[in-house]
Amino acid sequence: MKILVINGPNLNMLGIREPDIYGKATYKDLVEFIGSAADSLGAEVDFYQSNHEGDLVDRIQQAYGVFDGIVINPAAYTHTSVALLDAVKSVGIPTVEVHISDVREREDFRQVSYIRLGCIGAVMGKGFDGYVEAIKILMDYTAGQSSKEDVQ
Ligand code: CA2
Repeated sequence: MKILVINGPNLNMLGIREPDIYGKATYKDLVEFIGSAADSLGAEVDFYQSNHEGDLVDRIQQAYGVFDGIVINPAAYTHTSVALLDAVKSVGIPTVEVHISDVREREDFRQVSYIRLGCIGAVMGKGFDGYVEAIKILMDYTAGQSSKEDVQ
């Protein structure tokens, strides 16, 4: 299974500020952590990070026909971007939304997620482990879909 892990704006700054919310580990640490967990699970992962909404839309579109699943932390664009929602809907690739922090316990403006409407699941407040949980959700979902196809 090929999974694209996408991170949105400012997540390249992980470990540099706000360690109380996002931890002390860096974006590079995050990539290494997910990469080694994915290896153990038998999933192939690729990574993309951008601070630009249009670039994130482009990357989602390019995933069409190439990746079987998307794990996305859209960061601030979670709460503002209909374009990212439309992008995941347009490619139809099973997608799981991830947040490092527990957005449910934070400001009112973080209670809205547009992309969630196009996702098969959402994981929040579990730190870096949330990305691994998202990969497992995608693997279980895909296994369930193919067993459905077997009986048809
Ligand atoms: O909890 C998450 O993963 C978020 O997606 C992170 C976003 C925030 O806008 C969402 O509401 C929740 C912010 C990412 C900013 O990352 C930083 C990294 C280092 C220092 C400061 C911010």
